[in-house]
Amino acid sequence: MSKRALITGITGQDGSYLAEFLLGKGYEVFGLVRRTSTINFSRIEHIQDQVTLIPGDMLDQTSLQTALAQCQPDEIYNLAAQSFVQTSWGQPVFTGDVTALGVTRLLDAIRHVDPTIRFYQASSSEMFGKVREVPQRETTPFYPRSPYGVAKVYGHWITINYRESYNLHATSGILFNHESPRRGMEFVTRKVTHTAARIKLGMAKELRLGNLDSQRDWGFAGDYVEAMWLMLQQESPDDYVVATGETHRVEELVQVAFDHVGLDWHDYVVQDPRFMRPAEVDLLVGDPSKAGEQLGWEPRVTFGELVRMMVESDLKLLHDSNCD
Ligand code: NAP
Ligand code: G4F
Repeated sequence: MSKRALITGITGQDGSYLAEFLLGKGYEVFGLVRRTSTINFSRIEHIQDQVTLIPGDMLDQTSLQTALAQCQPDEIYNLAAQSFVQTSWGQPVFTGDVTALGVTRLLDAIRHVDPTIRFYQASSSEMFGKVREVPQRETTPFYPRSPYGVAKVYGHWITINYRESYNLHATSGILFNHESPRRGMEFVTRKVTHTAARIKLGMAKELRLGNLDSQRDWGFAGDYVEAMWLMLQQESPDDYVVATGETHRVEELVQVAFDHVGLDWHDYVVQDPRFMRPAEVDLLVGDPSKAGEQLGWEPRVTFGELVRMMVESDLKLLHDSNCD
């Protein structure tokens, strides 16, 4: 009998890659989707006939319990969140409700419907914030710098609390930034690659950015969903850092993207205070050695390959939409 997995956040970047990955492993895949006035399934439309979508919302306990009872999963991957850091200052209460309390709602639904379900929580390197140690590992203390980061710390600890209180197989994956051609346009990598492609095609004249000095450990989302799955295949639940171990400045990202289209970024990039944050996370770089040793996981796509892959994809997307 094939295993059954429920993915919350299946319409997001990671949800779409994870759904593909699990289908490839022979899973029966269910996805929780919230009601919106306009359907937003573009990232999963190519696999929509292979997955079962279940209505539900992380803000609504009843819908989560009904969803679990309906699909009876062996594994749940909780990827749903208000995931954009900048928005979390403008909507701090909403961010806490979805990204923090949503985790409790789901864990409690598991406890009542079937405590043998294995649970993955999408924790974040944003929890390290003003970093206490370089590189950051599973034991590094947290110092979140945004309402989003604070909400993720709550999600991480409630996962551990339910593991210890109710003996759930509940795991927290502390993932560093991971990107792809399916990344939302508001995140810096996609904003840069998409705008560089638009400038190259004569569709834009400038790229307005905030802080060019911050450093991130950027990997490829397609690599990172495999680590999520590996975590739930372990006999015991645990916490793992997933990262490349390399860090790059935003300016370097800009340079690689513009180099790839044969342009000098200095001619196009404008710094705009609107994109600066009330509190910044200056440097993130993870130590993925535990994931390497215990899960056998390692990243495949390098930083340069990732940025070029995203620029190429955006060039093609813009070209194809121009031809329509
Ligand atoms: P994403 O593209 O923003 O996707 C977020 C998903 O959550 C979407 O499917 C969204 O649905 C869903 N969602 C939001 N609010 C919901 C609600 N109230 N009820 C049900 N679903 C809701 O995020 P991502 O990059 O794939 O990241 C996946 C998870 O990993 C998130 O929890 C994120 O915080 C975490 N994470 C991401 C990274 C990274 O670098 N990507 C790193 C560490 C951790 P709609 O389509 O309806 O909006
Ligand atoms: O791409 P970002 O918005 O990602 P951020 O804030 O690191 O968060 C992402 O990664 C986290 C994991 O560490 C996830 F948990 C979270 O859900 C999300 O996926 O910003 C990256 C950096 C920041 O330092 C930001 O200040 O880029 C800087 N930046 C400079 N100009 C900009 C811009 N970021 C955005 N989004 N837009 C700009 O114009």
